Amino acid sequence: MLSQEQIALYKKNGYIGVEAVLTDAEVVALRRVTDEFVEKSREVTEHNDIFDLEPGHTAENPKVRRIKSPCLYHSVYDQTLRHPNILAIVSQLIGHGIRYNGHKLNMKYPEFGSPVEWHQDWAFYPHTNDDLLAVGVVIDDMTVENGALMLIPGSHTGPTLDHHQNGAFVGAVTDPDFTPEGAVPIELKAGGITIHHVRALHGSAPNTSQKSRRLLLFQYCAVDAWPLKGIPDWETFNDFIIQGEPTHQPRIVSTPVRMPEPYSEKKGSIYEVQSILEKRMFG
Ligand SMILES: O=C(O)CCC(=O)C(=O)O
Repeated sequence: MLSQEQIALYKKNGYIGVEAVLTDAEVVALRRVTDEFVEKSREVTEHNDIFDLEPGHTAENPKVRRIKSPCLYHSVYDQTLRHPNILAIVSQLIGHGIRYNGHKLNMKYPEFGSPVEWHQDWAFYPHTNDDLLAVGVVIDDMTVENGALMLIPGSHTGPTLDHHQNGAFVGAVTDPDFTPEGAVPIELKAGGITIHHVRALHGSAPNTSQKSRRLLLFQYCAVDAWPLKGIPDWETFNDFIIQGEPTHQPRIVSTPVRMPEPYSEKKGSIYEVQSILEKRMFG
């Protein structure tokens, strides 16, 4: 559970790092399963439903940038999505009723792991209220050198910045006046978690170290936050509830919204969507 000070910090800054949420054994299991996925990726030559690949991926030298929707493919990931320690913490921040709307495992290999350009998750999936957050489960010790997640404190209470280029959504901040001033890395030991608010500006640099950086990300929403892009159907929507009851009364709160439409011709993972960005902050 978070202390009152930690909750206040999250509310003020829009993010927090929490140490030792998972046991060492749980981290070892996540590493083992992730290594098995990387082994399987040797059979793959192009992005598919499971793997997003780094440029230069080969069977001899597999380079996976992301495992997409990992909880669909292994119970160890799914159990982590529903981990009681994580849910207890998330409940303190967005209430008891929790739905998830996405999960992914981002990997940065030693020396080249791809950056993620500055963005706000809110630009991808605006909802009727902003009680949404992402939890990052730290699988390898996360440091500045291996591409720690970086946040801009307080940005979750500011505007939603433009993520469009030439009229199309490109999944990264394109506002010409934007500079990541005051950005702070979250450095954490494996087994800790990062938490960031859905409107917080964040990104991460390439991995310049000899150590890998793997971060398992879960997106959690208050049950009464409904996506502005609509729901698939009642049953499917509610299948994503982890705790609490479905509601047909979305809570509506005024927030700065920009819809991610029209989408650019580049679809797929955030790396693919951001690949056509003309001005990159991380090179
Ligand atoms: O892996 C990272 O450092 C950033 C992850 C992120 O923001 C995303 O995938 O949307």
